[in-house]
Amino acid sequence: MSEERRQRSVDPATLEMLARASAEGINTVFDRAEKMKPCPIGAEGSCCKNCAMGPCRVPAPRGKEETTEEKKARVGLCGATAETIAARNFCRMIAAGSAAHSDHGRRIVEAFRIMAEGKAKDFTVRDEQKLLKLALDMGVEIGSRSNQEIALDIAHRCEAEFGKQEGELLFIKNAPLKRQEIWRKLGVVPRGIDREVVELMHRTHMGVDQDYRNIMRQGVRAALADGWGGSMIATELQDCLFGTPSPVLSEINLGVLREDMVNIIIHGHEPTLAEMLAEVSAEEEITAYARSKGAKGVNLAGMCCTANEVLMRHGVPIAGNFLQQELAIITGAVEAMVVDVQCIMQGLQEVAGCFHTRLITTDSRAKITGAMHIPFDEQKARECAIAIVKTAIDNFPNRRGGVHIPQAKQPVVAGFSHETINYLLGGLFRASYRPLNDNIINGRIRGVAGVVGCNNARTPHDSAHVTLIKELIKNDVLVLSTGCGAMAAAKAGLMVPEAAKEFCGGGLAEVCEAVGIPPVLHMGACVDNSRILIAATAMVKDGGLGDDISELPAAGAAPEWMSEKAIAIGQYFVASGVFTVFGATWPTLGSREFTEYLFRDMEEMYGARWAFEPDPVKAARLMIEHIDRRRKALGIDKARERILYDMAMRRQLEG
Ligand code: NFS
Repeated sequence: MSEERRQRSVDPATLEMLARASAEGINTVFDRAEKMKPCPIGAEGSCCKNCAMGPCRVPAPRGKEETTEEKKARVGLCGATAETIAARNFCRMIAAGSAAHSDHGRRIVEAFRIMAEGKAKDFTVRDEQKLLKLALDMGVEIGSRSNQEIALDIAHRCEAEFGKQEGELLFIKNAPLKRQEIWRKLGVVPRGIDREVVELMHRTHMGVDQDYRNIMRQGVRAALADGWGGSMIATELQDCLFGTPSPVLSEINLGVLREDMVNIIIHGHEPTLAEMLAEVSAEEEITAYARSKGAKGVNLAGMCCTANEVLMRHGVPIAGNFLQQELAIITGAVEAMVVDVQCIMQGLQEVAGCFHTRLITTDSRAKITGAMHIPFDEQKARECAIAIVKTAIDNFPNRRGGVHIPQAKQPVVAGFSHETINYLLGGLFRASYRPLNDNIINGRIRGVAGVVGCNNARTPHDSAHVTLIKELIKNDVLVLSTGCGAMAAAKAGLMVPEAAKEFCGGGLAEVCEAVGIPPVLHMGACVDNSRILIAATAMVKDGGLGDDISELPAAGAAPEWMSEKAIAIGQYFVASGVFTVFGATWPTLGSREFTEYLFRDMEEMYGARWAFEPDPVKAARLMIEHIDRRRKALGIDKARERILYDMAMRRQLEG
């Protein structure tokens, strides 16, 4: 193996499947990443293709300081500066990312409304408590009304959030008061979700907004419309509809696939169909049908953020994260890969063609040439799920080319919604974040970090996630994780309570052991980063750690990011007061001025800023230094002396 090959991943199952791929001459994203280098001009945000006079390329000079004359000459045909071009490109990423999360949210609202109207007979309200809480938050009358009636009003209010033209998004009120005031003062409170995305697309059109600060103001507004709008709506309604997650034990990695069963991989983002598949695939009738085709039953496994959704709520095992999607098929054991929207590589169809695997698209918004399409309809959810499962079962006898499933898999404890953390820490009758805040104040826990986001084939798979997270927990930083980052952590054995003893600093280990939680808490899919916003707000509200998210000893990171959604998420974290470090690559380096605006000036406005650091150990240092600065500002930097637990404290923690 060449040096470069060994650097492809730190995950043994991935390496095993890559070896099979190369033995069989099958191309994957890993091969393509080696063959095709990224365009350096596009990568730094210096290519403007927003009109047909271009694309105009305005790359920054490499390896030397730019003179004033050179800087002046670095403009597009219309005169757009490198600053404007970088800001436009960056903001268009935010627009696309916010649109993706929000359109996911919209589809969930639709499903929720159809359920409330009694038209989706296969779905119901699973979390009544959350429904009632939402009703209170949104000013929906409860009285003696049925869940359906209440749900219908909530659905209509949520639907209105997308098309609202004026005022403020309802969930903005979930943020700390001080944060809301900062947003109001800066004029970035989102009015309606769709409006902010559309306005951002307009303002970045040729010849409109040409002041990067002003472009960015709308960028922030659209990002906030994602985090405190579309994504938060998605999470809240999914919890009502499918249940709020609570701790659940499962397994992760390609080793969860079964040679003797029909394997169905559910891949993508929206949990509605996956929920139905989880139900149907375990039914006796389906198992009998699978037996009639020579299999022992149906094994459902997840991939990407759909995987996180059904893991969190049902303990459905996870086959892998983003960069493992093609590799799952290369096991030769996957009868069907069922996809909906987002993070689905077109290369899947090519790989599926080398085996018997059926690639099945299910959403009218996302079709793939060559794939089979079985449209999912919420009103006929069960029927659709059965049709898909039967298609997979019928495909079982067609296996060819040999089955090779890696052994590697790890146990994972997931299901840490905000509500669950609240109960675990505070106990059912006095749910609160008090013990967390107290342990931060007394220094056992140094701070909290959100480590989230994608895999990126330009950087060794899972490596930066795992290294960064290990560095943080070793330094007593509790990690909250979602998305592909959470899966990387789980595969590395960091999401079980026993990991506390092995990988954490003494203080964090003590707290994790007392409460019985892993040091890295799985909070769900990427839309569930809204749970991290809510958790951060709960910490502020519980007191003792300042009046705003920006005062918390907390930081965020996406060390292997690649999607536009990640930029939207990062921007709403920063605008919410969280210092956020990205790895892999940074898309605005073509303009020093604009980059400094993000990396330095934002701090004055939002109390938080962006940073870029591809080395995960250095990134962890930046986060820890930030956490220590916040501790100092709060006057709790002296409190990090070690205290041993006595029984009374232990009982208090265990609630
Ligand atoms: Ni989110 Fe990245 Fe995709 Fe999920 Fe994974 S790649 S931005 S983590 S699956 S959305």
